[in-house]
Amino acid sequence: MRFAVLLAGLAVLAAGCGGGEDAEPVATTDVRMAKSYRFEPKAITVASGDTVTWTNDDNFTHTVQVDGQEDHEVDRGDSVSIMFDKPGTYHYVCTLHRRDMDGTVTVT
Ligand SMILES: [Cu+2]
Repeated sequence: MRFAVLLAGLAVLAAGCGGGEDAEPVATTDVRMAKSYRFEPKAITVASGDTVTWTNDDNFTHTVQVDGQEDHEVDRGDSVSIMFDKPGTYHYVCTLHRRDMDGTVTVT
């Protein structure tokens, strides 16, 4: 019994370490900057004309910078909204934590 629980725990860990590259995008316009140093969900899909809102639930200041666009600083508890009106896949990062925090918005 204890062995089965351990295996289940390992499976969850492995899924968590898989990175976002092959994660199925989630249809939502809300992204959380979750504890700690994460965009959640990391990959989303929205419709053209939708506004995506990033909300900082973490204990640190983060930013949202869509590639080629301006950087938006988001303090703890604050949020930033960006409208996407052209179909495509948009990569973005937190410029303070580029290594740990990035994601994509796919606009259909
Ligand atoms: Cu950050």
